Amino acid sequence: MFDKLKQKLNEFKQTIDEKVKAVSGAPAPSEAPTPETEALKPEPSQPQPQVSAAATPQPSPAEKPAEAPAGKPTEAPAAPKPAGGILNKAIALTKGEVVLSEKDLEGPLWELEMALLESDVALPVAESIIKRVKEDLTGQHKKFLRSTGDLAEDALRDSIASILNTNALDFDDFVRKSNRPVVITFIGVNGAGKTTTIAKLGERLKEQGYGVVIAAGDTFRAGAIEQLEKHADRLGIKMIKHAQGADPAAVIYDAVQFAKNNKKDIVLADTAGRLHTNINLMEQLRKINRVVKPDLVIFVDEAIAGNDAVERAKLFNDAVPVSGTILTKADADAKGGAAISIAHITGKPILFLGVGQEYKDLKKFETDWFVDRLFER
Ligand SMILES: Nc1nc2c(ncn2[C@@H]2O[C@H](COP(=O)(O)OP(=O)(O)OP(=O)(O)O)[C@@H](O)[C@H]2O)c(=O)[nH]1
Ligand SMILES: [Mg+2]
Repeated sequence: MFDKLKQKLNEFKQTIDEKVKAVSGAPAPSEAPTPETEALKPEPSQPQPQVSAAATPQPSPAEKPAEAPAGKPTEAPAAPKPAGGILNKAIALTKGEVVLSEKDLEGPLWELEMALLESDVALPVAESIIKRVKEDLTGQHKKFLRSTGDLAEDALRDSIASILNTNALDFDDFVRKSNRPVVITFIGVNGAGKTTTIAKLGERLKEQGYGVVIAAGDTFRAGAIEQLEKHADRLGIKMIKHAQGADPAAVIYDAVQFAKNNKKDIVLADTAGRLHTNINLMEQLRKINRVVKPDLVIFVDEAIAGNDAVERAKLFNDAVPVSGTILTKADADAKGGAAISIAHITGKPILFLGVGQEYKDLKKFETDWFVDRLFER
């Protein structure tokens, strides 16, 4: 799963490791000789540094602890300012550290941006990841003791995790704490996996002991009501339906009333697949929102749809603000970028991944798990 993005991120780690070797003129960290032997080696194209060849140079002014006033305990020195220029590089090298400048990172970051774009990460999202990684890696004294590739990994992990953790929402917590009934609508394009996902979630919630009602809100597609009914029967879950062609808002409203009258906990409402560009059908979603005021609106799309899914997420979210996304078909060859991009574009979390066609094939999305998958060896 997510192999493409995983491969690209690991390539970036290696590139950064090689860059560090090039900048420092040192062999790989594991085989590095004592820093002193390599220290102060000027880069060929650069002017000679204004330092003596002493093995233990004085700290630069930026690194000198401020003089403590008498009577006051000495405070820890301020964190070193981002260093630039050959002098700082040279000093850092004597301490077994290396300083990467923006220029050093230009090439690797360009390659990373291309790699992210190829892995279905949308352009503004790739740019925001690059910006953060650059801030994390430039001008810092990085210890040779630790592989620089690992430092690059940390920077990437932080940047991806911060996007995925935006407005984090724990679905189970939300359901536990909300007023009854909790009304959840599922929206998305045709064939994305809405109906299947409702069945999977229905089973999950039923197993957790909740009373679940399903609303057959896809009154448009021939066979849609019967498809959902089969799932409901198999799972032993009550389904509320009207005839094909009926107003979906009325069906879902009836399901909510049924839940209220019968002390059910949760209403899962199906809707017809629709193109995000179809103004009338998007207006119908707004009507459903006005009539039933759902607690959660979940956008469902395919993890394999990549940038198309990102564009759709944006337009669905513009029409009816979504609370979170479920990405289906992650068991197929999903590149992984769509999850990051959709979270960024909607500003809302990924809640679950569909990982197969069985009821059990629903995985709660956890940022740490996802990021670990991207970097596992
Ligand atoms: N491999 C895989 N297939 C899935 C997954 N989720 C759904 N599917 C399949 O995708 C197809 C479409 O799923 P539906 O649930 O009918 O999709 P939908 O969004 O309700 O479609 P419409 O009602 O036509 O808009 C079905 O064949 C499902 O079995 C998943 O996580 N993995
Ligand atoms: Mg459906």
